[in-house]
Amino acid sequence: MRILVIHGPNLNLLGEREPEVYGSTTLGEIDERLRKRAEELGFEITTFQSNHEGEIVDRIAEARGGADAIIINPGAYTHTSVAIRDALAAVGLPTVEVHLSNIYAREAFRHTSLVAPVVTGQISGFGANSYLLALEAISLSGGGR
Ligand code: CA2
Repeated sequence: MRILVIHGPNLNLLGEREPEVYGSTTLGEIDERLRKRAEELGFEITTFQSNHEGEIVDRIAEARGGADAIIINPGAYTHTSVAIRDALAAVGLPTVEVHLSNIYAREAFRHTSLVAPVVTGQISGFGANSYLLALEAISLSGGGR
């Protein structure tokens, strides 16, 4: 099972700013925890971060044939990007949408996810563990929907 993990805009700042909202774990630490758990599960994992919508769209398109499932935190693009939603719908891979914070407990503009209707499921509000829970969800469902 090959898993592609995509981190959206500003997530490279994790652990450095706003720890009260997003926690003190860095993106490097999250990727390391994912790598370790993926190894235990016998999964191959590739991680990717970009602040650019088009780069994220390109990476999703490249996943066709190169990955069996996607874990994505689209960051602020969650609430704005029809392009990322369309790319996920087009690639058609089992996908888990992840958020560190509970987007429904925050400002109203974060309550709408444009990608939620085209993903397999969403995990929101468990900090860095949201990513690990996404990996467990893929494992428990055998990679399928
Ligand atoms: O809770 C999440 O994971 C979000 O996807 C994070 C996004 C936010 O726009 C979404 O509404 C919810 C923001 C990511 C920015 O991350 C930062 C980390 C440290 C310092 C500043 C920003």
